[in-house]
Amino acid sequence: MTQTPTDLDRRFMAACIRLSRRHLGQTGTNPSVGTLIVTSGGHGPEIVGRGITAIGGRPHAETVALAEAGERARGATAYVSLEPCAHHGRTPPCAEALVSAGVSRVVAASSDPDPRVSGKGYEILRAAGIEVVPGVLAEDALPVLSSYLIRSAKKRCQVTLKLAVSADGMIGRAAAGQVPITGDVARAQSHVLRAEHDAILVGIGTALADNPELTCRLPGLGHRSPLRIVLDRHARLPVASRLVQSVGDAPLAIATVAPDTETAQVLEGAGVRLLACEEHCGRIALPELLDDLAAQGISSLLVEGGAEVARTFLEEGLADRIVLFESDVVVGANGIAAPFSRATLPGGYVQSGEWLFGADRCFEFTQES
Ligand code: AOF
Ligand code: ZN
Repeated sequence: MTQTPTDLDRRFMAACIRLSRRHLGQTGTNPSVGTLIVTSGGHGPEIVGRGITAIGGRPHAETVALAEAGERARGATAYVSLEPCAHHGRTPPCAEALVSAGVSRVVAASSDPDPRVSGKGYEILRAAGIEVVPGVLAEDALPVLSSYLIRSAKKRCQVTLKLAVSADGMIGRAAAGQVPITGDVARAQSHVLRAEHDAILVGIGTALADNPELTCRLPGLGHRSPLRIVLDRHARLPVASRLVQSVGDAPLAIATVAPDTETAQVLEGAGVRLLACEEHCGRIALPELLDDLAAQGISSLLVEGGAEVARTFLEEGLADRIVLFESDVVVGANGIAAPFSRATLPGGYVQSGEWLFGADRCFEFTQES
């Protein structure tokens, strides 16, 4: 019984991981997992079932894929981006479902740190005589699973810091509202980032200066706007702001130490959620906020500004990932200096990606674990 993946295994696993990405930011406390059921008929391999963890977190990917495959799952290979679960939730364990469906091989990318699963999923499969090939393209599955893995390990949500920096090292211009730094392609890409996160956060300074909406405005993906959060210690966000006015399109919360003030109550009346926070050295205590968000089912947080907020997350060692866009635009006079650049990133980050979006360059850095 071989446990070595074939080239074909790697190809289908790559497809399985790409599929799993589709529900990123939509599955709450559950990771977005992918499953492909593949038969090897006379005409070569055929995908007979595909599944992604459903929006909201259930049913699991395997359940969806096995339902599509039906009887054709018998003798097939199942590709899963995460070890199949071994616990009884609202549905029986996926490992048992794979056994009952009669698959003969399971090829998996990442193992599952959930103590109810960890290793037990593979055990159930092996005990039933199924060949298990774990760890296939595990590195490639990480970007999709990282928020789940970080939340499991650190009990807080994963933080991605996004920054767009001009050629002269600026992120905007004082008292000028939103200044375009990147072009259309990069901006669309940053909306993809929004769609893939559970929540997005800015400081009140940015909220007042830029009057942003922070929704995902890609055609057809408006429903994927994340929970919008403003760090607003004194509940100063105006009801007339775009953020509050668009509360019907996407949820909005303010993280505040003044939830009982009149202004906070007015915001709550307008449909804004109040997140009562602790204060630390005149600032909202971020580690506690991230813990609370994780406890509320938020696994991934995109921090979009401004400079001060980005600097604080970085200084407190709370940025797991940095996405840095660099443009050729020159901001010039009254520019607001970027809190960091590629050259001044603190130690502990390794470059994990590099892209060209239109004329803009994009670099991704991930904290070394
Ligand atoms: C799978 N396939 O698609 C996912 C899995 O609350 P429950 O019952 O949905 O269980 C949540 C756990 O299920 C989660 O912590 C992780 O261990 C696993 N997620 N497992 O077999 C899936 N999303
Ligand atoms: Zn499952």
